[in-house]
Amino acid sequence: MAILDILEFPDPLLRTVAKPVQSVDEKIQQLIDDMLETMYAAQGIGLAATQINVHRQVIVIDLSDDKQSPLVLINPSFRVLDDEAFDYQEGCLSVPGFFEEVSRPAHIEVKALGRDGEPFELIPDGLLAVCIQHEIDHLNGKLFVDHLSALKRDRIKQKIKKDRR
Ligand code: GNR
Ligand code: NI
Repeated sequence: MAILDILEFPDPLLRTVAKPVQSVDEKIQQLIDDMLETMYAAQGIGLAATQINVHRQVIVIDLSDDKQSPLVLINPSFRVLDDEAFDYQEGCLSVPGFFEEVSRPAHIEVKALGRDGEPFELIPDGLLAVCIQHEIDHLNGKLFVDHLSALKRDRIKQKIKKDRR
């Protein structure tokens, strides 16, 4: 296994749109294992392959306290089930140190393939629904800061650039 580097905003590579996985083979399972190790090491609750500069539709999530309950989503899609919104203070390993409230659909139905390549469906709510939408955004080259005003987003960009100097 390996801990991989995580791209940080405003790296343009984070804007790459991920391609679907064609077959869930040993190479993809190795990628999943590396992503889980990277996510746990960074103390994140989710990670999209985009963040480690691999542009395939692979997501790992673990919301559990003991970090023993990984959820793997390959080629995920979702549909919104009703018009209720859920607001949550989001953070991102690719935007370290910044937390801002984002409003997203509260209830969604998710379809994906698991680590074994088998399709499954899930109707998450609360933080899991937030996290899945946050990670699918990454696969589409989107970040949570894109849900904020341009003013807030530019302030974050300037602070990050200043801190790196
Ligand atoms: O670790 C993470 N925490 C988090 C908190 C609120 C909403 C979304 C997240 S996901 C984030 C890890 C990450 O950047 N995944 O892409
Ligand atoms: Ni993120």
